[in-house]
Amino acid sequence: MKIGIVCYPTFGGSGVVATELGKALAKEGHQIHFITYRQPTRLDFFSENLYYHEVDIKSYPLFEHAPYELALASKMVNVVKYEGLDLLHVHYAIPHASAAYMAKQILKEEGIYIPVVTTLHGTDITLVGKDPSYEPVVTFSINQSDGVTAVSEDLKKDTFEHFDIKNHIEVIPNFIDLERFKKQKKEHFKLAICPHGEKLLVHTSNFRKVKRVEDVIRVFYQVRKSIPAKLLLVGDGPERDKMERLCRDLGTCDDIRFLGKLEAVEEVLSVADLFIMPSEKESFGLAALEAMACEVPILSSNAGGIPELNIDGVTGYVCDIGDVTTMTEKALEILDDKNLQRFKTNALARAKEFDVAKILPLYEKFYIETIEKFQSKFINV
Ligand code: GMT
Repeated sequence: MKIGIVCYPTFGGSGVVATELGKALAKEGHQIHFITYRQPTRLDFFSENLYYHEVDIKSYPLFEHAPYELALASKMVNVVKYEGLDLLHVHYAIPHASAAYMAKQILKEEGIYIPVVTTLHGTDITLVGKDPSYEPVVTFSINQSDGVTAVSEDLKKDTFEHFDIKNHIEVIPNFIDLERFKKQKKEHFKLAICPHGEKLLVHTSNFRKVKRVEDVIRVFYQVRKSIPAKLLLVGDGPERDKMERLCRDLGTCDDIRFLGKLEAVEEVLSVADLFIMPSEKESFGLAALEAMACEVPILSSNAGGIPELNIDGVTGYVCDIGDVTTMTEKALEILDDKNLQRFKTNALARAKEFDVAKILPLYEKFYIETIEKFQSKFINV
């Protein structure tokens, strides 16, 4: 198949999933055309089946905000037309699904019919999408998509609850490349960070409010009162300054390191004993899956789709959002030497269920079904 993939090319989970999906499809022999405003972060190599089309966002003194959606729709029109695409797959509803709708209508005028698959990733529904300033367009463009997928049962439920959706939503979870995300031998690294055999706790996120990084630091602060431990914080974002201040106020600076945005996160995960994800909202929790693939147990909140991934008492523990006291107790239970190895083994076993080799065929099947349904609609009209 010739597939156009539209996504945010930044560090966000939706962009990572879209890019990894495109790479995996290309390996299977599909021709993949990425349409984004910048080269996606994980697309920095050559492959005969991968193409990249940059959206040119032209500005003009009259525009306070350059009309990205129009530039994107125009680029989609050209790529579909000149590359002869079979399907457009847009990741994150805003504004990709509505831009795809516009491109589809323009192409229809020229006698070109292109089906659109929209994948809902999370905040496009739970946070931004349901805001009244976007809701009508999000509802319309989901209903106008020829196929819709969501990354968890919980996100599907949320979408039906908050929007008037007439379409079927197929759940296709996030996936993991177990070749890249696996425990590597990095003992020297562990020794440098934890010279006295301290337990190593890790959190990675974009440091937005919904990630509740403050809970990570407060849990760590309590854990450290009972056992020697260190904390690595990977990523960056709006909450970082506040979190650095909190570390200073709690007097924990010596045991916490902010690593910033790190591409090779699997190296850090390889030496971690516990991954903390206390999010307020989380449709799936790709960062937790990456940790599990590196044999790291998860201490998480029960937000969104996380409990579909992190099995309470098996791969880690699932606690109420903001319940730092219970989180601390559970962290200590996981980190106890008589339990830790069991949790690590279970985390890896669970991660294997989300192997890209298992999830990729679900997307391929969904594409074929969507194209067939789309074609029969036109034949029957
Ligand atoms: O987590 C983020 O803030 C980034 C966000 C995105 O859209 O880029 O991630 C969302 O999509 C990921 C991939 O499907 C999911 O694994 C994350 O759980 C989801 N984040 C939220 O729902 C907050």
